Amino acid sequence: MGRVSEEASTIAIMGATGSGKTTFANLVSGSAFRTSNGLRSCTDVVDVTEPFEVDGRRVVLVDTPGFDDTTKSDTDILTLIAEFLASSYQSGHKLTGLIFVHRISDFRIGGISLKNFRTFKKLCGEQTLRNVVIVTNMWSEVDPQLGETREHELATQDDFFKPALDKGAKIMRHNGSLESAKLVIRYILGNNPMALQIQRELVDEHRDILQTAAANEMERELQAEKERQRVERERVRQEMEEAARVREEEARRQREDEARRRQEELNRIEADRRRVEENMERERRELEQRMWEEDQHRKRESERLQREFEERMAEERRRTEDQQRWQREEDERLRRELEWQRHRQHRDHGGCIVIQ
Ligand SMILES: Nc1nc2c(ncn2[C@@H]2O[C@H](COP(=O)(O)OP(=O)(O)O)[C@@H](O)[C@H]2O)c(=O)[nH]1
Ligand SMILES: [Mg+2]
Repeated sequence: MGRVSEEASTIAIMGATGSGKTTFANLVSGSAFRTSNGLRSCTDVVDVTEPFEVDGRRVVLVDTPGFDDTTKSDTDILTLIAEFLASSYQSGHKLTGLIFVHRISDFRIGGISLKNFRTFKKLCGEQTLRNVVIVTNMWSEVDPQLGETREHELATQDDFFKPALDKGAKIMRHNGSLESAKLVIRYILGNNPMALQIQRELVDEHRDILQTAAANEMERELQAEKERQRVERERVRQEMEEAARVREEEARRQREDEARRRQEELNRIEADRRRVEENMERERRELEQRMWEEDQHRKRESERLQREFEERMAEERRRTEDQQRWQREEDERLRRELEWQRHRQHRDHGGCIVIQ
């Protein structure tokens, strides 16, 4: 941590990690602090540039890490910045101004940058906001029309920079050139140096860092983030429960379908079995009926044959009896004829006839 020069105007640069704070400080001061690739933070200490001149005025810039540092907690970063600010204020130095850097190219207009800005605002305090310049950079990374729309939104919506602008903060574009960076510095050099709220809280009111408005804001953000995460977890849990319920419902429906299919199959098999049994029963009855009818037919036939036989026998008997009767009558007739012939012979010949 460097020391703030006695005679120089001091300007602090704040903003989200990767917003371009160090690049801005290097550009305008000729320093060579390490810049990041935008993903990992490089400034995890408060860096003070060597004094440099703008329009004959000596200036030092204070480069700070973002509150969203990738290697330190938000409270650690606040402590780092607060300690620097408290110690320079104790030595009698007030900041001439503060620069809050915001990338106009950010896909999401709010996000991390606004979270940083809310803490930044509490760190400054409302009265000091008039010494603040919000610098939008990375204009080359965005379509100019889209950039302007975003800038307008940022400047006019209560969720974004409007409340700070209403209290005297200024919004300026930085196109990456030294000239545009110097314009920002020049503008700030017109300010009256003022103590920040956090400096008054820590030094004048002897508050602990955790009791400062900035720390409270950070805590509020943390709780809000926790709440958002809790709500998100709850939403995910409910979605998972809902998905599980849908899966369970689907499985139950499949089980019911399967059970119904099996029951239908059983019913079909049972109906087939009944049909086969009925067919067999019918065939059995038909067979019995046919056998009975054939039996009856055989009986009738045999009775008929028996009758015919008996009739033929009776006929035969009758014929035999008729034959015998006729034979007897014939015999009788012959005997009588013979007797008659004998009698006639005897009468004619005087002989006697012996009838045997
Ligand atoms: N296109 C463009 N890139 C920039 C600008 N300022 C910074 N960068 C890039 O953004 C990245 C982060 O910059 P850095 O100064 O380390 O951000 P810091 O974390 O806020 O200090 C680096 O890759 C820089 O080269 C700018 O105005 N325009
Ligand atoms: Mg940096």
